[in-house]
Amino acid sequence: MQIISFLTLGSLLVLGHAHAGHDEQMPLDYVKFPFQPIYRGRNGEVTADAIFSGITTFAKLPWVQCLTRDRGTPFDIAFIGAPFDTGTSYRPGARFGPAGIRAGSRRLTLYGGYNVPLEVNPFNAGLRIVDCGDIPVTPYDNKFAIQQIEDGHKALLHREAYSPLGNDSLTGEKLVPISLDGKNHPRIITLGGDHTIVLPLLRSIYSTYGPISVIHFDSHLDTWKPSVFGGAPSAQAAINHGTYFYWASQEGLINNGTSIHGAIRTTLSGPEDYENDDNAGFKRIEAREIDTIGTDGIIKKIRDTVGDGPVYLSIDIDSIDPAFAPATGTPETGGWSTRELRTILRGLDGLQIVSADIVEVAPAYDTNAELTTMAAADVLFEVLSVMAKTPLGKVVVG
Ligand SMILES: [Mn+2]
Repeated sequence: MQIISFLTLGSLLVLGHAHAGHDEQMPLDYVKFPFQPIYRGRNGEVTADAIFSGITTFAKLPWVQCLTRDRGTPFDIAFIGAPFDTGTSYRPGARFGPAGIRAGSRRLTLYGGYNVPLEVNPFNAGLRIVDCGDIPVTPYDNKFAIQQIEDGHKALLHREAYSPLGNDSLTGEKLVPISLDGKNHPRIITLGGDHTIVLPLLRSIYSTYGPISVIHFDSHLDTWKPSVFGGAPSAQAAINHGTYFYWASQEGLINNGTSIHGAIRTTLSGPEDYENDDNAGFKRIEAREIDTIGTDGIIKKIRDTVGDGPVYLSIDIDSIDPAFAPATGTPETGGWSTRELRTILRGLDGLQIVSADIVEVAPAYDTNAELTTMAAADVLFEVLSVMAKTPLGKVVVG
């Protein structure tokens, strides 16, 4: 009798399995909103061990397959990977950046995720924040890959955000979107990938916001002409992680004069590289200026340059000193500490950051202690907190 029951149950299971297609393996409501940090305190139902178990998304956020089966699921802020590293000049390996950064981010919500200096819990601020996985990127053809990244980013950015904009916290007036089409678009945080990915990302940003002010943290200019950086044996070779801002400027994607680099300390082909950088529309903050004007002075320079218009934020992990973030493509000594960069990022509180990225994390060169991927994740925690505090809207006067 027991055997028969067992067999019957077995046949039912086989039958059930035969009916289930690939799309039905996960229940349709597998994504729960609002997101709950792992540790909830008090009730003791959920313990902290989930932070190091299970499948890894950024900060253990819900995984939504935004580009495929879940394309109808709206969100406010999305993390997405762009695993591209065939534009690097020195150490390759940033294709593993998205996976590495996610691994480094696992503990972000262990205690709940409240940001003390910014007085916000971005995970619990009423916004729908998701991890969309990675954009499919071919490692065999840069031109095709760059188009894939642009298309993938646009596919997310062109949607409408999940949450309505609401009212201005100061005046109580209704906020109006700052986009060209007047719609309230979500914000995308891209996990690189080498820095080349910012050319297709800025093409996507341009399609939604027009020419944009850029805040760029990096030890390098990345505005180099192809003749200076890598040469140009082919049109494809001329677009790489040292020239993408040159091309972005040539294409009119950058709002000339309101963009700024921070943490610059690269050697140059000559002083004329700075002239070329001026022409590309950037002001510069040298890494060493932190010794004289401090983080407050650097924050002031950035805010004076970008004003209160829409701004795109691009963070090269090599802006941080290799003592704190060694796992990167082109490390430069004499950089900022992780603490200093995080302080500067918190100083961007209130700016209209429309989207952001972190690039050049190449986990193969990291320490066993995951210094670099942890630094990248913590840096993005500050970016996420700033975004959560400031809605992307303006008050229309009159
Ligand atoms: Mn760079």
